[in-house]
Amino acid sequence: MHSGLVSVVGRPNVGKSSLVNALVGRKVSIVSHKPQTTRHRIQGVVHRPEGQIVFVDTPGLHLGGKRTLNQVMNDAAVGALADVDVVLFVVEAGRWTDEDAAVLTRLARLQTPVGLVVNKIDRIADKATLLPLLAELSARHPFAFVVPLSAIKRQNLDPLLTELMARMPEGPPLYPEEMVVGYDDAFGLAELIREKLVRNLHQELPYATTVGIESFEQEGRLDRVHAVIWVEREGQKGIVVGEKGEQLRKIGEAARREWERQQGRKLYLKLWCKVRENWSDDMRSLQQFGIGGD
Ligand SMILES: Nc1nc2c(ncn2[C@@H]2O[C@H](COP(=O)(O)OP(=O)(O)OP(=O)(O)O)[C@@H](O)[C@H]2O)c(=O)[nH]1
Ligand SMILES: [Mg+2]
Repeated sequence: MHSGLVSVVGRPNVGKSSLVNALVGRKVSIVSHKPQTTRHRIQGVVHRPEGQIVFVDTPGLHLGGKRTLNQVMNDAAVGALADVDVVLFVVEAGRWTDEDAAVLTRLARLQTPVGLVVNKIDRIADKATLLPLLAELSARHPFAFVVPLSAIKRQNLDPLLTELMARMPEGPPLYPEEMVVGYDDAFGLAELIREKLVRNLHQELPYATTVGIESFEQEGRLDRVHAVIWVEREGQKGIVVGEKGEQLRKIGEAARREWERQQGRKLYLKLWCKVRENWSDDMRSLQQFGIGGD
């Protein structure tokens, strides 16, 4: 048996979470078209007859953003670089930014092998441009391997798994076979609610929101949950709740539907919106919400 840990890093929005979901074959980590969606290190496990790979999805490493939340997210990503067997550096095909360069500068110092994933190749209309593009990226660093793929279209995932499996050390599985995600139900549901929130709210508001689970009770096949969407100011509450509570209902409904499909259980979800002044710039609040400090 072979088994090991693979960190998935890169700037926001390149498709790290989409990649982990595609590799594991289920939603492990929430996804949205807005940058800075992932806020935690999130583990998803691929089980194969020849071995086990534990993927660690991370928050997008970003420049700028002065709030404590930004710092805590970047720290969580950097923290995932230590004690892993391979680091996967994910970039977007055809788009290289200062943030990508900053991530690579960090990775260049590591002793750990770094493999490059060039994601979103489905967006490259003229496939003839792909080869020079890969050559250009390969020249930036002596990567252990380079794999172009599409997480969304599930193109070229197997070659990546082959590269990774070849680098997993010998050893017993790290997790039991039935374990696919490295977190509990309460965390999974809070994240799912946050995904619906991020997808339904516009512009900057998602950055001012987080989700906490107040209580989570299981009665047979029914989950009874009280959850709170936290915002930073009274004015934001109105937007999250919406006219006659319409928006909040929509978010709760979308989360419930997906949870029930994913878990094969019923969900009774009570969803509230509350204000915690300036929570994203306050370490104590962040820790109370389970963000950072791990
Ligand atoms: N066309 C295309 N879009 C993709 C692909 N993979 C991801 N995306 C899209 O890219 C956006 C960001 O995806 P995420 O997986 O949330 O990106 P991330 O790197 O985890 O982002 P952060 O968590 O914010 O750091 C979403 O709109 C995805 O649907 C792909 O292979 N092709
Ligand atoms: Mg993500």
